[in-house]
Amino acid sequence: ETPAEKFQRQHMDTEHSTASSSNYCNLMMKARDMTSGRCKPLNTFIHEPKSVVDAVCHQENVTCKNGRTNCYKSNSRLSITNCRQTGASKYPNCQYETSNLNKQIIVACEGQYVPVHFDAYV
Ligand code: DGP
Ligand code: DGP
Repeated sequence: ETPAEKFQRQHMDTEHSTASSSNYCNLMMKARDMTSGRCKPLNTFIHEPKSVVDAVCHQENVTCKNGRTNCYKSNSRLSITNCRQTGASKYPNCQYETSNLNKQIIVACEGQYVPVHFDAYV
């Protein structure tokens, strides 16, 4: 799995325009293999076409949380779902709170200049 493929697996859900139910994150975090070995504590899915998300790599250049300079902020707000592990969640029964948001996203881009890391939303 390349970094770009990993980003697609962990962060892209073009099939749905928004999270359909409060169970969305419980199902999707498992389906996208982020609950094997440990529960990934925080993860965001983006409900937009791949072309729209790839294009963010050519939008506003911002500094990443880790200090690198290869992050980019989307010009417009996008439909996203934030998944946050609940206090009661205990591996292997990973439990998440599902929140639908419309926010500008910040991603890190590399290689053919495609997203490889989800940094934040604002
Ligand atoms: P807070 O909501 O204050 O706990 O901050 C969480 C931060 O984590 C916020 O800036 C968004 C960011 N974040 C959201 N989704 C992801 C993700 O999938 N991966 C990473 N690395 N950070 C994320
Ligand atoms: P996530 O941060 O949730 O998108 O996870 C993707 C991986 O990217 C994770 O292993 C952390 C790593 N990562 C964090 N910051 C950067 C960065 O600036 N560039 C790259 N290529 N990877 C990063």
